[in-house]
Amino acid sequence: MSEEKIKDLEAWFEARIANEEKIEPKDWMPEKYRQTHIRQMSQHAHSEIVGMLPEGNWITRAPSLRRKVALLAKVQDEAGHGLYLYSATETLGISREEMIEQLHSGKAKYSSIFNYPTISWADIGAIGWLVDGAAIINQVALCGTSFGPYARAMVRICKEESFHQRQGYEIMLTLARGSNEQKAMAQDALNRWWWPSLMMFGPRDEDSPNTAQSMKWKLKRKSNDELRQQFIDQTVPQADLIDLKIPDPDLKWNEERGHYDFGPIDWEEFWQVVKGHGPCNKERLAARKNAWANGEWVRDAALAYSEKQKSKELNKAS
Ligand code: BYC
Repeated sequence: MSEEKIKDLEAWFEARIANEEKIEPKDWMPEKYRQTHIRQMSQHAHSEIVGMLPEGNWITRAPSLRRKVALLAKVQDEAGHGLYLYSATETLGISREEMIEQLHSGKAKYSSIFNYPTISWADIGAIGWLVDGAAIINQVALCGTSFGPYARAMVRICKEESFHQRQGYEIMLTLARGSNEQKAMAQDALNRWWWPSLMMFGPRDEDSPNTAQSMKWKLKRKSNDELRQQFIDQTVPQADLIDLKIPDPDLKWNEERGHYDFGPIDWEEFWQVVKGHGPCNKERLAARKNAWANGEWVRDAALAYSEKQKSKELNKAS
């Protein structure tokens, strides 16, 4: 294609973005737009799938049948979210196998938050309340993203995430109203999950290499810092309501800004976790690689079955 033709296409594409039109898989798009979506959407899918592991750890130990049923349903939902997102990413021309390979080789990231351990039942409450709470704030913004399949997947995912957030908050509420030991367990979980939850939103805007372009393409509708602030403003009153203390001595309502001020985030810890040196990175990747290897016979059997069906259809037709 001539350079002039590409320039025309780019101008037409930018006009569609400015007009809030959704971009669909078969539409022309700049190669960088395609690649940046593959990067973010596949990492989002991996996060959903790896995110099943910390909570899966508590399914057999949930304290009641009711809690077990809710947790099972939640973890199944995460699998569904991963699958919608893998399918939506495949529409951009990458195969599921390539995405999985990128996860297993460490080329593709997944959310830093899932590299922390779940050591008590209260951690399941904290994940639902804080991690799903943070995920909703990020994903409500993504419902307005410019790529059609991603935006539509987000609408359904957000509905399910809001159930997840409530089940987590309700676990925390119950523990906070329970015995002294239960309340201490809830506070300890909040202490450990608060800062990693703030890190989920990604580096500060000034240290975020992808934000400027992603905002121009309306892949991102709000910046990392804007979403992080929104999460803090929304979550602090929820902690107050159940009488738990956010572990940040600098947290203070700022009348002038109309937002909470908060203390410094340990970005060194964040980058260590992102680079693979968090408490559970090795364990999480090993679990995913094992699951892939153990599932090989299922993939082979499904393929053999579909080939058999195809040849039956062909025989019928001839
Ligand atoms: N963890 O330029 P930036 C869930 C990377 S799961 C790891 O700001 P971007 C749930 C970033 O990828 C929901 N890496 O990037 C499931 C980039 O590296 P690359 C998960 C991070 O993309 C189970 C570099 O740092 N949600 O809800 O503009 C149970 C520079 O960052 C992180 C999503 O995936 C991180 N936290 O913005 C419970 C949302 N942050 O790729 C719950 C979709 C940054 O250039 N993703 N990095 O090598 C996004 O919204 C954006 O990708 C991010 C980062 C805001 C995360």
